[in-house]
Amino acid sequence: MSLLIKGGTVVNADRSFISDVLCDNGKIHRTAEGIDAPSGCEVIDAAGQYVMPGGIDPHTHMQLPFMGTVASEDFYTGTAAGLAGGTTMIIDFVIPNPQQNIMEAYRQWREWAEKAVSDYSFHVAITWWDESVHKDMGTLATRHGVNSFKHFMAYKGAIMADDEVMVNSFSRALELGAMPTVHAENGELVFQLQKKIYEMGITGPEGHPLSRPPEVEGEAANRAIRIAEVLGVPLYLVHVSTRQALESIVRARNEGQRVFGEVLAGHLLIDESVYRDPDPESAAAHVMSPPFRSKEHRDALWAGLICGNLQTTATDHCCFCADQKAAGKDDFRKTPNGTAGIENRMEVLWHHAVNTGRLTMNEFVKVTSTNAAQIFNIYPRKGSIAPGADADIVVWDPQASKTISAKTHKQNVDYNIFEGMKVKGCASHTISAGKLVYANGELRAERGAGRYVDRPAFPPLYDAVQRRARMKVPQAVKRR
Ligand code: DUC
Ligand code: ZN
Ligand code: ZN
Repeated sequence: MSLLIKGGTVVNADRSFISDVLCDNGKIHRTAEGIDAPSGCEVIDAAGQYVMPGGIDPHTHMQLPFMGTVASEDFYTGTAAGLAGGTTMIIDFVIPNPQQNIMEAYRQWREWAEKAVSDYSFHVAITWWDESVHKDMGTLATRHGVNSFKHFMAYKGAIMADDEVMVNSFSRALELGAMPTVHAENGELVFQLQKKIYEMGITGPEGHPLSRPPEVEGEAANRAIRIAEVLGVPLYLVHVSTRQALESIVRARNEGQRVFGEVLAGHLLIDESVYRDPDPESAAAHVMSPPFRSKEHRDALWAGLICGNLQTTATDHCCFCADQKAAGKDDFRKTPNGTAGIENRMEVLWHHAVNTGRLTMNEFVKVTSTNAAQIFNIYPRKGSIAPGADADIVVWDPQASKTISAKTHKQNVDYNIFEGMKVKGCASHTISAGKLVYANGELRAERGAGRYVDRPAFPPLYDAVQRRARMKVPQAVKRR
């Protein structure tokens, strides 16, 4: 089955060029000007449009069981909504309960994801530690294509990883050539601040950001970075939301440490005042962790993205409807944390980054797909328009405009944090594994068409890193 995208401008991370793109059997077969359509080939007219790698959202939580409920968006609806916005791959999270066998949790998530319409992969969270976890990390990295392990430094009493778990897991990741990742918030501080604020009589959503001030993230980010430094392992920080966390990343990078940062579209664009909305339902709808922040932090995040200290953009897509959010009506600590965004990430970024001159189109491609593909070792299969790559493509109409609304979005949630935002530049067509799955507002997604994507570990890099770590530890000891 072949498909020809005709007359567009290909935009890759490194360059743009006028070219047709011929896809065959799920792969990009050829890029050149003036390709004739083979017989029976479907043709998309991309004149005046950009042809870019489909977006990779490296941070989603489809149908996550969390805080006493389950996220409303499942792997079918969530990946379909992604296609409508030009995102053709997600990296979701397996999150075992403490003491739950890691492989059992992994198999459970694999089963849930079978209904996905686009390709997917999994980071696996390390929520506890013993010899079986050490062994299962090895099995996942060597036999199941998992090259990243996540650590929640928050959510005390639930999925929080303490320093002991992190040090053990980071060390194991180093042995395996895998990337540790962290949700950086000091879980003890959050726990105690939540209690204090609730006891002061602040019970509504306005208590949520008060219990998670920027320093709480800054402390955890810096701790994780320094742990990674001592062990000599690279580190990826998910949803960096504060100036403080970014400053720790920048300092470490300037010192030569391999540290990567992800920023959410919501953290770039939404102001903390949403938690003081007089409509408590709307305020609760924005409850996610880390919370939305003030302009000072948004400005710092934009600067980080522009200068390359933050490499990826994501959504933390984790949807809860109003009836689920109502669990926290009288106690903000019980509000399920999470907001949506997979359908809107690319268009809000294009509008606020490319249309404003903050990023070039090529940089847009970098931060929406290529960098994630490279950091998580699936490049150039993903994140590139080139012969041999997967035919995951978005055709982008820079002239199309729309107003984002929960009334019209395809996400399975009754609220949109970007409600009312007007954007110029949207996906007109999305191609997944060589098939046209979204065209001008209409989804043609096929349940179960998505494939699990193996992400191999990085042995050569890690050999070098390990050598450096071995040299470094004795030096550090000698200094003392
Ligand atoms: N933050 C959220 O808001 N939801 C899911 C998990 C997380 O860390
Ligand atoms: Zn998180
Ligand atoms: Zn998350």
